[in-house]
Amino acid sequence: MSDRRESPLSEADPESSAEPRHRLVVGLGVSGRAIARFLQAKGASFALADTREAPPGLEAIRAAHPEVDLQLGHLDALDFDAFDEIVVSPGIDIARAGLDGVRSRIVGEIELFVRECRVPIIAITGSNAKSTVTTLVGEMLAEAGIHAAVGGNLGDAALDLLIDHSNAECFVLELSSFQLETTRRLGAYCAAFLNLSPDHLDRHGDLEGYRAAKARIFDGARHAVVNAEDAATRPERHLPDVVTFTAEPPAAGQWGVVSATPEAPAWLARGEAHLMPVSELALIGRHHFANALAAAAIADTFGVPWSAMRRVLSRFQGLPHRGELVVERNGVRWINDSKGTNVGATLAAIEGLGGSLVGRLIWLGGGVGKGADFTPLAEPLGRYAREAILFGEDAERLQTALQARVTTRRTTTLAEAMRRAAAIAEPGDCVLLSPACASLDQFPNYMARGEAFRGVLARGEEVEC
Ligand code: UMA
Ligand code: ADP
Repeated sequence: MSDRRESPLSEADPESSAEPRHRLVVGLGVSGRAIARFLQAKGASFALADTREAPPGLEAIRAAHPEVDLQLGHLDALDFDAFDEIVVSPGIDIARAGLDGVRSRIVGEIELFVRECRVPIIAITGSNAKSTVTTLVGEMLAEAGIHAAVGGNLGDAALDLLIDHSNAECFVLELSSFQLETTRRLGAYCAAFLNLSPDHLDRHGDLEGYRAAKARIFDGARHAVVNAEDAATRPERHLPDVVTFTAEPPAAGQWGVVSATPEAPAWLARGEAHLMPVSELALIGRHHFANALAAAAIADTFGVPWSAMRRVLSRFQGLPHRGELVVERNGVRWINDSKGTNVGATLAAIEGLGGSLVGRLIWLGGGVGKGADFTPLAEPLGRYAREAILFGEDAERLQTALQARVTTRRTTTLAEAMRRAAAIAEPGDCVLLSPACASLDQFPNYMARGEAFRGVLARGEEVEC
């Protein structure tokens, strides 16, 4: 671990060091506000724009940058020739926002972060489990006494972290495909690509475009951590060190899961070394075995001792809305996995919980399906579910995809779905909210949907008729 403090910038593209004279910052959300704050702190010259006429938080940004030009609405009104660099927020679809013509001058927040950062970056991407693994890695580093600042696509924006944690020894960043597509060369100390399943195809065109955006995480990386069971996560180009994890028995050097016989208790392992029985993990569900192993593989590249990792894995119960056990009532467990917003996530949650079920699963799903193919859910639901209760915009599409394999029931709202679940649940059953859909038809976001689920249970409304 002698090299861990080396700057990722040591291998940076020399062109990236030429400081632009005037920039345009597009997007005034969390990321755009962090970009503006950062540029202001550097004394850089910039203008602001947002494609919306009234973006949320407008007054606060005007107050923070009273002297800065601010353009709202269509970007065509801007003279792009006035800007050497255009810094876009991740939510902006470059083509749809009319920015195609200026692509060569576009960068994102993470590119600015990389140019400025002087300590190692641990970067984590994937379709699912990013936030869980990122948080685990941050906890593991902290447990080992390393001052790590954690954020990016979760929590604080990367540039806010850079300003607020100037004495950090390392940054642990969750990165989305949107953030990676506007990063020229990340140069991470350790880059992890956890898994790939369809999501955000409206932005990336197809699965290959989405994968390619995520694979940018490996550009200039020293260590890579990838999923041995998902070939799409492998770097295409040679990297000095590629470590793999699997939920199967591991090969030499690999992180995996072993058990002497199918009935014997399973252990997390590295190669031949048995590390910890999975029963000691505080996270619920087999899908978290891979998450625990991925986090351990990443923390190991940074020299974190296994003893520190084990303490974290024994106490970390997970983030809210991700497989969270809300209550066990009358022998029925109610699990909030509102963050299961795509088919891949929900498949993992169903498979992860299914194997440990005493009774049957009662699945609550629906919302905005983002055009996804729901048929992969039919087989595991057929195996584990008593009933699939479907609500929201895409309930009918879900029913069509599932009804040949599992009993389905449609309701209008989540609360109604929960009442139906309470009516049919038997002791030993597990009611799982993992909707495989975005929440935006009926809730402001997945957190509000999870809070609604918790609220109904807290008030005991699920049993009211
Ligand atoms: N928008 C416009 N016009 C603009 C700017 C934004 O219409 O000029 C819209 C976007 O289409 C989008 C919304 O406003 O619907 C928010 O976009 P944004 O880029 O302003 O978002 P931020 O508030 O800056 O938050 C972004 C990430 N959001 C997205 O990528 C959509 C946040 O991840 C991230 O935490 C934050 O930067 C700090 O890094 C959220 C997210 O949903 C959690 N990420 C997606 C995911 O995890 O699947 C990728
Ligand atoms: P992300 O930040 O990538 O959205 P989270 O850690 O917030 O990831 O988890 C989101 C959802 O992904 C969880 O609610 C769960 O449904 C699903 N999930 C958790 N672990 C895995 C895994 N190993 N593979 C696929 N899906 C998973």
